[in-house]
Amino acid sequence: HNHKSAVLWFTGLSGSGKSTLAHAVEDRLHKLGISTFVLDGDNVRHGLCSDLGFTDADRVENIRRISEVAKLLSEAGVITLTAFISPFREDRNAARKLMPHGDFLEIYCQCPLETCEQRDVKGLYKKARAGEIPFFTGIDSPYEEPERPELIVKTGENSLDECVDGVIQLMARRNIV
Ligand code: GGZ
Repeated sequence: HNHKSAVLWFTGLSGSGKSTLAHAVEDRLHKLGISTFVLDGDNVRHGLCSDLGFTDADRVENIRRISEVAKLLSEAGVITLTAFISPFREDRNAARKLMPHGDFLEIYCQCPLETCEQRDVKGLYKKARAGEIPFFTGIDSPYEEPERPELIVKTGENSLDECVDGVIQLMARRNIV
């Protein structure tokens, strides 16, 4: 199966479904015989970025390192999916500029803060509201919405399957799959 290299950059609030969606897209791509890698908090924040926390400066450095790794993986021919809040527009744009033109697809997992907070899968919003987690995105740390993402997926309204379809259709339009 022929495919171009690509970085699928998922961005959105904590609990907006970035990692779930990235892994579901990965499953679909595997069925097409495409090799992929998902970078997310589970495999990056415990290792490569274990020295970093959640101050603005640490998030900037987190995203910088992830961007460079995504570039290397995609140069190796692996479709790379990243699932980080990546709250700052400037950092996402810097990641975009690292990749060859057209290879970077910014996918905004748009989900209202209220929905993320109601779900509170890991109980982090409750802790943040109680003042136990400082600088929590959406509570006391900013999230800058993408201005021109390649795709917006409404993860609070649509099913996971519908969201995956949207991403695969985008990749098809771009002749990646
Ligand atoms: C936001 C935090 C924080 C703070 C811990 N703010 O739902 P999760 O748990 O799995 O996703 C969040 C994850 C965010 O890490 P990222 O590397 O994606 O952030 S960034 O792109 O901004 O560098 C959450 C958990 O880490 N978490 N503390 N203060 N999320």
